[in-house]
Amino acid sequence: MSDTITSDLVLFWHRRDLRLSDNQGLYAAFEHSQKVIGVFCLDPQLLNADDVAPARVSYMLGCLRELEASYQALGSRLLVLDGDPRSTLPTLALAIGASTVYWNRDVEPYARQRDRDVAAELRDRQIAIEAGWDQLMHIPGAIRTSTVDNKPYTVFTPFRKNWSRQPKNNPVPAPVQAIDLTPAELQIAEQVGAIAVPSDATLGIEWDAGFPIEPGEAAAKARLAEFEADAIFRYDVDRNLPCLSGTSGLSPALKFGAIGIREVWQATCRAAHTCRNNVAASDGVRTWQDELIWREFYQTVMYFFPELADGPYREMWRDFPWENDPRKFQAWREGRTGYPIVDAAMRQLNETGWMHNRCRMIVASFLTKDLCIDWRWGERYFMQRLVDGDLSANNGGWQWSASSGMDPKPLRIFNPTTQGKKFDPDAIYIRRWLPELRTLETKRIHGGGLTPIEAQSYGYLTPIVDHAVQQKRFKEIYKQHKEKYS
Ligand code: FAD
Ligand code: FO1
Repeated sequence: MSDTITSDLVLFWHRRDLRLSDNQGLYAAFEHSQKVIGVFCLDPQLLNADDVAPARVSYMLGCLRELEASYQALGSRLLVLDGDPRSTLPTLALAIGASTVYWNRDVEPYARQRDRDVAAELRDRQIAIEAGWDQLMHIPGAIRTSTVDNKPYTVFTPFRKNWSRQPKNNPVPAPVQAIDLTPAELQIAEQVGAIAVPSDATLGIEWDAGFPIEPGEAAAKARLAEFEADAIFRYDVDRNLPCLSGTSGLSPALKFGAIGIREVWQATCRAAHTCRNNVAASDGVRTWQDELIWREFYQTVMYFFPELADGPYREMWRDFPWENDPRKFQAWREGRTGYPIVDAAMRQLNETGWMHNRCRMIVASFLTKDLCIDWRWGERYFMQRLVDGDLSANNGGWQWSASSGMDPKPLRIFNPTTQGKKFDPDAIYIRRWLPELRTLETKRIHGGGLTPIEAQSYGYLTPIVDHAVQQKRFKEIYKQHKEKYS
């Protein structure tokens, strides 16, 4: 802590950094003053968006409840404002006499505009602003192509190489104590609308958590510790098998900042050190580190190319003749395509709010290439369901699968039957999510389609399309469309 700590009333505005430890902005706020009060704004533009998922809001509220208790344990508090932060936050800051509002910046286009608007309102009221970076190991702009042209990267591999060379920050500690509002200040805060964290029911959220991680900082840390001790060493193999819990399950915590990225990175470095003489285990750790770098890549490109949020990166995909059959889309959403691996994955998503990464790639390829449906329909549906739904990662994943993004491979088509056989060889995952197939032999499950009579007897379906036919068709449509651009 610095020697110049004041007793100014300082607000720390939480958004997707719902924790006390390894929080760079919060640490800076406590360097300024011991009287730091947390604020969260229930933002109607985010909560009423048509792509919001009950699972995600429920997870977020769970994190906020824990954060509220953590602030109280410090001797301070978390205030919740219900309404547009452009008006509610400056009103509160002025009313209670805050000198400064701190926050951590975000890469999303909506966040950037919101933050500019809030900053302007605060400046009008002579309130200082301190906004820095926290959610990435390396801030957007730190990783650039070369000193000569100094551009942001659009391809992962060179980004990764450069990113890996940069020195890394350590986590910053959590504050240990704080000074609360006076009773008079609290009364004013309540008069301008400050409330406690609402229950799920108050916000009209009904979600019976199907996702295995509890919300909050403590659960995220416990999950990281568990993963670091064991599964990380087998990750490069196990991550492809959806029937295992071979991945960290940390995506909602990383989306909402229930855990800090420096703390996560440090865990990977410890794990790398532990297994330094074991080649296979080192591959596991390195592969997991790569996934964290994908996260940084997608957020960094979202920052520099915000147009990614609006549609395809590659020009030829902007007027691609998608067929967009609503009945096929409905069958995909409900897990009723007749392709067991696709249907199992969609049912996992619908029931738990989470889907295994291998399956995300399979269902995305199936929607775009087999059903010829615009990837943005799938992107939106994922956001409406996913507990970890994140604009940058989701958009990156969908553009990668649709072949419309920055990925250099021109066309990527997965065969859903081959994928099922390869990554769920014993059909354990398929049977878990498609109970109607529990008694069907594995080789029949992977056989590429049941006859209508067999399907009916199992209460399952015949495939809604024939992959071989659709693949050929899609390639033809693609070829013809591409010619327009050559
Ligand atoms: P782990 O395998 O343990 O990985 C660790 C962390 O790295 C993840 O928690 C996540 O933060 C990050 N990560 C892993 N893979 C990726 C990736 N490909 N891109 C970016 N970050 C990654 N991830 C999201 O967090 N939110 C999304 O909305 C999202 N949508 C996706 C949509 C599609 C079509 C695809 C193909 C992938 C998507 N992903 C998304 C990436 C990936 O599927 C999830 O991050 C992962 O399945 C989460 O499980 P985990 O935490 O166990 O991951
Ligand atoms: N952040 C907020 O500050 N207030 C909210 O009400 C809020 C709701 C929300 C719902 C779903 C979701 O995925 C994220 C949500 N967030 C919310 C976090 C959001 O990701 C950040 O505020 C971003 O900075 C917005 O671009």
